[in-house]
Amino acid sequence: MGWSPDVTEVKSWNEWDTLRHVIVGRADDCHIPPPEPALDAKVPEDSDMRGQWGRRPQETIDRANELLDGFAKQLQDRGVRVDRPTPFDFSKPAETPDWKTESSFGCMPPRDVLLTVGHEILEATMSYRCRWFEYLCYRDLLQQYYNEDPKMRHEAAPKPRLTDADYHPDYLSDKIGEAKRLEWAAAKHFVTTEEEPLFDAADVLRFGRDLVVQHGFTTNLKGIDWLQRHFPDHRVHTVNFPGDPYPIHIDATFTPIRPGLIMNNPQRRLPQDQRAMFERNGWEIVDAAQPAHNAPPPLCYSSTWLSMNVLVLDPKTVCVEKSEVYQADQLDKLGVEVVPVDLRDAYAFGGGLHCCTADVYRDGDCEDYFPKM
Ligand code: DAV
Repeated sequence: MGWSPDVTEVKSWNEWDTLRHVIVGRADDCHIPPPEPALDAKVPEDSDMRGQWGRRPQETIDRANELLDGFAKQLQDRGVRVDRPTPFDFSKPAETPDWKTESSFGCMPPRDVLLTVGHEILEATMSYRCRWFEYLCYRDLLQQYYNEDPKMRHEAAPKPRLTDADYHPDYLSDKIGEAKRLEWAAAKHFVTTEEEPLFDAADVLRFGRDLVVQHGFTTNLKGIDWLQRHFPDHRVHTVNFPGDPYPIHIDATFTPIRPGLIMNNPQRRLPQDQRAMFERNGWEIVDAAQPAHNAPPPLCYSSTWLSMNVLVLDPKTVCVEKSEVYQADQLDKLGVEVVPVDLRDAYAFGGGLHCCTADVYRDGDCEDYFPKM
């Protein structure tokens, strides 16, 4: 049976099969959260965000929402079903018996929180205190899918304690310096400890029966082991990318476009020993094109490499941010139809085209793209 817009079904096994149903985030009420260990480690040392927090200016929220609504409409016009999250009051303090922080973050990047694997949508543990309750923004939708699709599995990973034991104290400084950060990243010394399983969904890429997971600031080895135990029929592969001084989320670093083709950030190359499984199975890893910008937009956590944070609509059609002309040109030369999407003024709210979406349904089944292990 093919997909029908009138029947809700959750299913997505990879990053490239034809997209039919997706969640697109919202910028409503988005906050710059107060300092906390894991977040501080990610905010670049020279960032304009250091030392300030609170609700983002309304005109920037309105502009980001205009772009996100436009992206949603563009997808709908192509026949994709689009759902949107329900924000809660992010200005309220987030508090558990272990800690309290003065605000939450927002719900622009559903990709960070929701991991769709086959018929399952899994809520990630997250690793920032300000994002502990973010899953609530998606509960209306997940409950609806659960009610409408008898095969849907709604799962949540164990909520982490996120006490100070989860964070390495030597990262609690804004004067570490890039050289030291790169040395630590290469040695896989990240801000999070191995106290308990931690992962963000955006550290995971889905390749059919293989999951590729980035070990970095937001995902630790216990989190990756948890994913392997949770998905026993999958092979889970741990990767890391030396060269990134602030390693969170794999989706501005390693971007599969179609079976056999991956773009890799040339400043964050996959180490040689980790390339073997791709090479043995005929996958080509190409350097991504340079970003079109020298700096991220104001008050943005992410690097300029959101240029490669693209959304694949099908193996021949990819959404690329409108101003990222070098990335568009590269994909065009690789034989892909590029759909330009205006989103740059929303980057500061949580990322690019891949970040601000989460798959609900793609065509295709669970295939083995790496038969030679
Ligand atoms: O390059 O700053 C951004 C990833 C967002 N999900 C970067 C990583």
